[in-house]
Amino acid sequence: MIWNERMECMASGELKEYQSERLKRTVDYIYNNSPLYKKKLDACGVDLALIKGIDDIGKLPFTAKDDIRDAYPFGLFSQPLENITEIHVSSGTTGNPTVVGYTKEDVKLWSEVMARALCCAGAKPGDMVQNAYGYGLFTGGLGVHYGALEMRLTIIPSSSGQTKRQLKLMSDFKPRILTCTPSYCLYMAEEAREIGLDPRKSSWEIGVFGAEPWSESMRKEIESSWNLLATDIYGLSEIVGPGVAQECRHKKGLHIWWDVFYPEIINPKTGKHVKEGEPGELVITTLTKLGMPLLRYRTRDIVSINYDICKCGRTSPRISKITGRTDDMIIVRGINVFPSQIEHVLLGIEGTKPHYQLVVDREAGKLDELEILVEVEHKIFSDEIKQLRIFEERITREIESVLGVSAKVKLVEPKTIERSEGKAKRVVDKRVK
Ligand code: DLL
Repeated sequence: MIWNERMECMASGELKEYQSERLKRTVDYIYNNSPLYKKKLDACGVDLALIKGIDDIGKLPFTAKDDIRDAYPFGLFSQPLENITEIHVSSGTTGNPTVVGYTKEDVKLWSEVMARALCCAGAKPGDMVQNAYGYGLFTGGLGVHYGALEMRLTIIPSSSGQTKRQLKLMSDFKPRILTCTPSYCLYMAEEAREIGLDPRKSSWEIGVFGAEPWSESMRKEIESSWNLLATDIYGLSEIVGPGVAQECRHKKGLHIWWDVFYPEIINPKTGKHVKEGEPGELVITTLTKLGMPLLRYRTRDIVSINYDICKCGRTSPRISKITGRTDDMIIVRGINVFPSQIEHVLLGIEGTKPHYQLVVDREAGKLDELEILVEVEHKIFSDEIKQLRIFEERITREIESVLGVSAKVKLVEPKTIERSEGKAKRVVDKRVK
């Protein structure tokens, strides 16, 4: 089943007219409603009269994550605060997190694209969905919730965590769809086996997994553990959270809803478009958003794009699974973590040095483990063991409260962490890709 057959299967010629019309309207709207964007467009000297259609998109300037952070908290909103019905926040590199605001109409759009995504994964009206993405400032829980409401699915808003309870809900209520991060899904399989439940006999037939990178081998592991179809969902808070792109049952790339989120793939160094099929940074322009519309937003996610029509009948292009990022952000248990956040904490604690390393690992079927090696001054090591422990606990607490994810802090002596002449190696990611 296709949720919005008209838009999802539209011939590219007709769709181009929509995209062109919507782009012109968005540029005009942004120029007149966002003082910051007006300044930016004026400074770039863009003649808006030259934006006649979607093919002119390259004449517009890019928007970077820093543009949102610099406008903290609400400076990039194109609507007065009273028209913003929902605010979401994701972590930032240093002080300021990324704040996004959606109007009622934007939430309606989010519901529509999430309904398209759930349908694309194979959900049908009447299905029950266990939504184990976190509800809150993270967009995962609410995004799936809105889409499931739009589709009239029965929602179990179980949110993330409390694994034994998740398993009981699944066994007793028998939902057909599971939505959560892929790593949490694998973790649940292990917990299930531990309590004597055979995951292969679960009621889940379809999984909608995203918010973090996951490999084809992880897909195989999930599918064989739970005996379900594991599909990939992509999104980011700056655009709408989950629901920007979604795999269909053919699992040959994620359909991106380009009537509303126009994709371009660029070389991150030159800013120029790459050839079709070549990997590059995904750039998205929102074509209908009102609260915080974005022009040519640089997602920092590396993908390639395929414009061939899919066997499922949808004409929207497909992006590949995310193969990496252009920045140093890592995703631990679905939470975005920037090494510089740790640096910021360490610089504020006397006795530590800004030499640190994050080691991320994941044992088969378990959740990500984050260990942080922190160099401390000699004198700290000469203190009593008890003092050392107190110091370690303090750093752990401060880091956890900034990152929003638990981490094991290990204090090490000066010069333990390898020095580099170039870019410091802040992250050792041992997870199998
Ligand atoms: O992670 C939204 C989301 C929620 C997507 C639930 C899918 C499911 P943010 O917290 O703003 O939003 O993080 C966005 O997460 O730029 C990617 O780097 C990464 N990401 C999201 N989905 C995927 C995916 C949500 N399917 C950032 N594969 C993005 C790989 C993903 N990375």
